[in-house]
Amino acid sequence: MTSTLYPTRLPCGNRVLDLVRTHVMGILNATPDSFSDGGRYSQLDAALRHAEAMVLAGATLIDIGGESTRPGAPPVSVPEELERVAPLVERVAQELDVVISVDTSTPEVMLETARLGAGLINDVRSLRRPGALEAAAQTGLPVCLMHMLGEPGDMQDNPHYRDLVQEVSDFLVERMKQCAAVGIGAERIILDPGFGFAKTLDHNLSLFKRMEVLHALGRPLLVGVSRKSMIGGVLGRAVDERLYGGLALAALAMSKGARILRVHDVAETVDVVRMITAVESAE
Ligand code: 7PM
Repeated sequence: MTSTLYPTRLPCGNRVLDLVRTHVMGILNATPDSFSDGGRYSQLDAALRHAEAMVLAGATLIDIGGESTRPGAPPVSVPEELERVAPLVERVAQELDVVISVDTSTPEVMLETARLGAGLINDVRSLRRPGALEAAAQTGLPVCLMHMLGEPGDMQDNPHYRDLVQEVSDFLVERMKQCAAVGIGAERIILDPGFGFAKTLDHNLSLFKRMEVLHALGRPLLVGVSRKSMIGGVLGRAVDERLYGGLALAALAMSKGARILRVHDVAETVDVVRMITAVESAE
């Protein structure tokens, strides 16, 4: 088994993850589907059934987000984001045995969803919004810090790095310091290279190749590459044709320190994780 530099028990609210093994995080979208005519109640129901299917397929975390990080997506107000995410967090917490990760940069959403049963804060802005550090600290929950330059709206405008891996590493270390200053200790932190965020295809590939450097910072890594453009860029495949490329990256990420894989295709990724775990656990 691959050795780790840190204690692997991560308390996530009322549940504990053991990050000695790799976990699969299923992506649950809480942004309203403008093509659905059923209204919010039926969309909540559909989302719950999707969450349940992912848990049955072996997801041990579900990532719930109500703000689109797509470049050019309209900003979402705090009440709107809360209305999208809170009912779903509440129902998943009541009905499913799974750690709920909340994909948010909004302090009010962190506080309210923690109260409703969330177990992890996943902020693509690494707690850089005003009040986010303090709110996250107050929840007592672990936090995923992800590398991104700028904002989702402008991040892909000609991203440039002198030394990509060093700059990503420096960024994450600086965010960990800011966390420590408000009482979020290193033991509560998960690190994420931020694939697809302010990075060209070549950036994504180099960063992936050298991901071990980030694991050496001493915290578990979360990797999200599912269906992303780095797969499309290499294989020339549309979003719905990127499964096999994504599974290859999932296996490789695991060997480079990923302990949480954030994916759309849970069942397929769980097979990859179980197969690799069986080999690594053998005598
Ligand atoms: C448009 C652009 C739509 C980007 C969706 C996305 C990550 C994440 C996302 C990740 C963590 C996607 C992304 N990606 N959180 N949230 N790490 N921690 O393709 O890589 O899912 S949203």
